[in-house]
Amino acid sequence: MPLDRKSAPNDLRAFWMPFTANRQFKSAPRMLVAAKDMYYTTSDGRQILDGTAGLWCCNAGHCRPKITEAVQAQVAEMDYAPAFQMGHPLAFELANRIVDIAPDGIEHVFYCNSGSEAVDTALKIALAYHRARGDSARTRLIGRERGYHGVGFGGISVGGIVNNRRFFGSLLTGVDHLPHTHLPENAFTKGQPEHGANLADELERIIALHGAETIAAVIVEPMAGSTGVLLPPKGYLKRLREITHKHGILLIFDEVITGFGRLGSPFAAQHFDVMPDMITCAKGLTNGVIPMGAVLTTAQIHDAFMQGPEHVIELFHGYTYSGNPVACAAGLATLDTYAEDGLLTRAADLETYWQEALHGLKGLPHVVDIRNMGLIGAVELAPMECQPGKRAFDVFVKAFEAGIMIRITGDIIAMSPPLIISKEQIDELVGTLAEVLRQAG
Ligand code: PXG
Repeated sequence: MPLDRKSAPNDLRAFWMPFTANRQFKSAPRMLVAAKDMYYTTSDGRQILDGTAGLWCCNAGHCRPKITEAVQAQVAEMDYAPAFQMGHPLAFELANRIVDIAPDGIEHVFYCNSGSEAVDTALKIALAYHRARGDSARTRLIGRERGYHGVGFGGISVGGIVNNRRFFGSLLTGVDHLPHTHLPENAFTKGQPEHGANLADELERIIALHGAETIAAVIVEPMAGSTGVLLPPKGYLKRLREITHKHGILLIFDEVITGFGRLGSPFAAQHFDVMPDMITCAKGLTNGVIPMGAVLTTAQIHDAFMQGPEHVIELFHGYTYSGNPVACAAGLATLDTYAEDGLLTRAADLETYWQEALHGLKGLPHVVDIRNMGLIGAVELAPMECQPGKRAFDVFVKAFEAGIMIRITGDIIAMSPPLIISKEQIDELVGTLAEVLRQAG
């Protein structure tokens, strides 16, 4: 393998790394130089089992031939085409293919380049939708504590991860938050927790406080990923849907992580049988290969904009790279790969095996909770005294040295392997983590 350029010593100063402890990283870099299927290769030639599908995005595993070839062919045939007042066939084809696998009632696709952009796009569509219908007092947006909706100003305003908000000024006005659903009495639950559906009723309190006629939308992750895998209590999402319906409030599911098979259905909306008005997605849409995000909407939302003179732009929003042809080619080949390998439902087949493997970590040092659903799981550790996050960070570094890639948030270890993972690889991932936890203990 030609490792020359990749393994050469490099000056690490200029790159200000995102969401990274820059000084720690640069003192002991973890460099990835190649990837294939379930494994990364490091610059020192080690194989690392990918327990996180990159950053929850490479659902079909790495360097899948069909996707690689589609991207190579498209970039050589038409590298870029404007999407404003112009079109190219792949963008329309991909939108139709997404609608085909989306929940019934989803009929339109608005493209962007990331989950953060998808969230800000969905929030803007919600505001503009009410205004287009003459309901322009509906300007408030409701998020949830511990929610993660990317890093745009809209996303951090409705989001509820304190460190993502506190450094960035006054954010959007007119935002309120539901309480999170992470209850101690649900510790070590396998699958959906029993307790907490009543927390959806807090929405009634917020509505009573502000007046339903001022609220545009509620946005939640059907299963909160980044904040440490917080599962919706049984009945919670249905209740949110009932309350939002009753008050004419839009419900947005942020499916940037749950979209494209993570829970065993194409989208979490299908898994939980709750139909939102909009779905945001990204990541698995192109298997992480080319950046792309999208907002999926009902006809009711889309059609509300389709009025007035025909030559006038209906929605003053879009990005230079909305529907980029290379991203569309990646998206189509990704959907083909998912279909050929049955990946959009594979997490359901593996769920029990995954669950039992993960819950086998109960009793290891400092493990205070384990939770799982589909092919996602979290192991929560008790924080070290006066050093929150340190225990999990040490585990993360040691796990990488031991040959597995995991994610951490605070003292929670999160795992979301590619959906192609085998049972043997589940054993390898969880077994290595067990060893690291034992040693760290
Ligand atoms: N919404 C949700 C629900 C997400 O999980 C975003 C929006 C933002 O997507 P972009 O493409 O703008 O990053 C996300 C992203 C982690 C981790 O390990 C999670 C995300 C990104 C990076 C790391 O928890 N989620």
